Amino acid sequence: PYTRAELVAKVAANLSESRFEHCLRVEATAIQLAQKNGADVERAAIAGLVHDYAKQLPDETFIEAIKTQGFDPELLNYGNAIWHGVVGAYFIERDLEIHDETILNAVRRHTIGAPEMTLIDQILFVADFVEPGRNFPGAEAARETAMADLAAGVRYEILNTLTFLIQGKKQIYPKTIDTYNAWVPTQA
Ligand code: DGI
Ligand code: FE
Ligand code: FE
Ligand code: FE
Repeated sequence: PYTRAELVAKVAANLSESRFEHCLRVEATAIQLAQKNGADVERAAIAGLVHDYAKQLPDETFIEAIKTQGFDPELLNYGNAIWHGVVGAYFIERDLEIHDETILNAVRRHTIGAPEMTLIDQILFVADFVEPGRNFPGAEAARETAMADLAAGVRYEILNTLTFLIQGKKQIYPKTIDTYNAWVPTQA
């Protein structure tokens, strides 16, 4: 496998400086959350470092991959926001030679979540939302919630994200709604 330094170089080469720095902060936040929650720190760190690797690939590259690599054609109705995680994992496996399904699944789920999320899935989902560069309204409350209780952080995030998407009249990817239904009302 590539060393951390090699992964850093590959991620940096594919992203703007600010997006790359976000990835470093997500890596650091994922390490903290993994330590707090007894998760695999190495896997959490790698997932954090690479999670947005595909974020700045052109739409055409995603469309080609969706059409030729067996992805759900429904994905074609969405855009980069959904593709960079769900389809981005394909490019991470191909280019960064990461074959660990625990890491790849966390990347696939990092934007939309899932009804069932592993500890690493939850850590990446939450670390992406609360890394110290995030300053949206409610970021500090999200941080405090997530640091006290990881699952509460997941619930806080999915509720906030859906509220924000609906307020902005954005289309909701059906799996984002599945995540909401599974996490928000049933687990107090
Ligand atoms: O890649 P990042 O900006 O670090 O963060 P992210 O991958 O968590 O989210 C990217 C964006 O995706 C964020 O603005 C919220 C948006 N998003 C999440 N679920 C959906 C969605 N956008 C649409 N249109 N539909 C969704 O279901
Ligand atoms: Fe992302
Ligand atoms: Fe996120
Ligand atoms: Fe991110």
